[in-house]
Amino acid sequence: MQAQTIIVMLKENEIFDLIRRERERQVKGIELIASENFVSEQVLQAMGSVLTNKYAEGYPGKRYYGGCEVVDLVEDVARERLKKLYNAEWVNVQPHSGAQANMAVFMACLQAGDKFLGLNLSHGGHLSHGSPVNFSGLMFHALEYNVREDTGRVDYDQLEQVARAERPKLIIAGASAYSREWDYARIRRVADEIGAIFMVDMAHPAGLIAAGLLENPLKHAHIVTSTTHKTLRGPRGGVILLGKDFPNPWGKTTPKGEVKMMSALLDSAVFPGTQGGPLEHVIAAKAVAFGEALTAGFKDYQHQVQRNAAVMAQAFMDKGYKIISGGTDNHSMLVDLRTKYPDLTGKVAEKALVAADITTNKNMVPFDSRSAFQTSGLRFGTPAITTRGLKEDKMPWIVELIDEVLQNPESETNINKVRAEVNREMLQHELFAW
Ligand code: DSN
Repeated sequence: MQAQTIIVMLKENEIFDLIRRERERQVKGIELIASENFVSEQVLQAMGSVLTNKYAEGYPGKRYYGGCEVVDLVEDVARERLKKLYNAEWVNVQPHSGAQANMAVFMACLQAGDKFLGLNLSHGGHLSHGSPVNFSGLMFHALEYNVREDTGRVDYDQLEQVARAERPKLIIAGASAYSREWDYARIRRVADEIGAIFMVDMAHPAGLIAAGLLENPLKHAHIVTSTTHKTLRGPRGGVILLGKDFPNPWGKTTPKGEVKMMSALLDSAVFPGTQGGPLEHVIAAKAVAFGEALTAGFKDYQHQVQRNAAVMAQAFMDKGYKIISGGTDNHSMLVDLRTKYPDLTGKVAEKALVAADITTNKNMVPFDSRSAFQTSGLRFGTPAITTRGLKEDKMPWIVELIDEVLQNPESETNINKVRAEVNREMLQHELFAW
């Protein structure tokens, strides 16, 4: 059997060569994309296991296929560890991604055309929170709130105003490019006032929340969704959680007139509502990552992520860059390039940095004068470089290198010089150094 596996591996050169190339790219560069991270060997092993061979539509104990005894246990372990991590009452670990988790919540809580309220995408929100090109904006009536231009923080007054005027059925907190803590209690108050469901998408700060460094949204939200691969440092995937204060049963009735518990509605919305067979190999890897997240070492890691981000944001500001909201509470920051380099677009900046093996992404800043394809901003995050073992003493060095590139983004000589320095340092670090 083993010999057969080796023969198959030897035949497949093209893809394994590409995987080797990608590994090399990851090892030699500085990874600053705020939503990326490097997983442990055991998370990788679980993902690359024979569990990928198994069909398991349904849930543990209630499957549509035979032979699910083992994957039932795997999924149970994942669920129990996730509940423990966030003090949740109920969880679903099957969503293939954060967007799928969000889709299941829409399906469980809303009818097509219903109103909901989320953070404007160009102010840091997420595609699946109401973008007109996403299912959320196409099938439902999306309303939005912004951040304030003066503070760069969520405009809670505006959120309340829109909520009271429009009475959406669902209010979403959470973002892709927002570096501040949320006032979940305030949003819950207005949700209660208008009878809306309050959902938090904690995908970005999930790891910091698990470590107790940011507030646990389960204390305030009816429903919480997340990805598992950002600060949480697990495999690519999604999850849904319900907290202890959730009023069950929720008052939605089935066509047969039964009142269903929200947990049952969400389970059905994931499968069979929006997904087929779960990815049990990924669920196993999620379980491994949740186990890692329950350790003291994970807390230390998250402390370091947060410290690195604070030092990096300060280093940018010391060099004359504008950080939206003037700093960060979490792992990320949004740089408005216009203050220092008014003519430099995020698009050009991203390309020059990537050429120097510093990976980041262009991002719109709130009230941006440029389009989403050009942008005036760059988003940076510290989860991945922290997993590589970089501490706060390296953050000013990284900012210095970024500035060297951005001062002269067309100069190949300059970019080559920076790239050599990046490679020299990063080749000394493991991908997963914790
Ligand atoms: N919006 C992506 C990000 O934050 O990079 C995740 O969906």
